[in-house]
Parts: sequence; C-alpha cells; structure tokens
Amino acid sequence: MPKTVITYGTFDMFHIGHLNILKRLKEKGDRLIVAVSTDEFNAVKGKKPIIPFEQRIEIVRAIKYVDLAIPEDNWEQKRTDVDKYDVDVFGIGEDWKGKFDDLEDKVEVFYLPRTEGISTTELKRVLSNFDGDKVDALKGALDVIGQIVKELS
Ligand code: C2G
Repeated sequence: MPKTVITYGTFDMFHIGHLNILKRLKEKGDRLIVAVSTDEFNAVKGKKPIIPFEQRIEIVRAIKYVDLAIPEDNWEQKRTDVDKYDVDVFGIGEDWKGKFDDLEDKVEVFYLPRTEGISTTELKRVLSNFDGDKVDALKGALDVIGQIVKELS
C-alpha cells in the first residue's frame, strides 16, 4: 500500500523554502498530497497572498514531488482529509510545532525545519522597497558623472 504524506500551506510566491519542504516530505512516503490555502481561507488566516489561488495551486501541481494538489478551505479539513485520502503521514514546517498534534491518533505527525533566509514576507518587503524612480534618478546621476569623467580625461 503506498505511503501517503499530506501537507498544507499558502505557497505564495513559490520559493526554495517551499520546494525544500515538499522535497523532504516526499522522502517520507510514496505519494505527496499538498492542500493549498484558498484566497478565502487565507483571509481567515489573516494572510493576503500576492498570487491568486488558481495560480498558486497550478504551480504546486507542477512540482515533481507533488502527486496531488487540493484546496485548503478551512482549519478542520485535516481530520477528514486523512481519512478521505488514506493518509499515513502529516508534515509541516516547525513554525507550526505542536499545533497539529491532535492528528497523532490517526497519522504520524512531523514538524520539519524551515529553510532559513527566505520567506514570502521578506520577498514582499524587498520588492516593496524597490523604487523604480530612485533607480532612474541614480542612472541619470551616473550618466552625468560619466560625461564629466569623459570631459576630464
Ligand atoms: N516553509 C519553510 N521554509 C520557509 C518558508 C516556508 O519550510 N522559509 C514551509 C512552511 O513551514 C510551511 C510551507 O513551507 O510548511 C508553506 O508555508 P506557507 O505558505 O507560509 O504556509 P502557512 O501559511 O504556514 O500555511 O493549515 C496550515 C496552514 O495552511 C499553513
């Protein structure tokens, strides 16, 4: 009987931290199911993803470690999902450590180390600080300096 692993997440602006955990989770079984949080459920979680649900789930579906991607609509579906999909293992990043221990009567529960130095929140911050106008002004100044250097040489 194939060993089935399941995990849940928003997977906004898919990055290496997401890839690493999906890779590690796939190594714990034969089949990996990923439940991707819908935009509506993210509102419940207090998150506002940049990338819409339909695109986030399509990206997750394209990851070679993922065998099935389903919507995550609410907190409670985990218990029914483990029965519905005959799940053996639940895994998630250790930022959730202890939060899903109640599933231990049904499945093995793993909390895996997060990938340091990358997060969607950090990506958003870097991108929001990027100011194209400042870059254009800098380019203008560099052109002037270039002209002066040329005239002096
Ligand atoms: N992750 C990671 N390393 C990072 C960032 C994220 O290992 N640098 C992991 C998280 O621990 C999680 C998965 O990638 O297991 C998806 O992260 P999020 O999209 O932030 O998921 P989250 O909003 O925590 O949703 O019901 C559970 C929730 O839906 C989990």
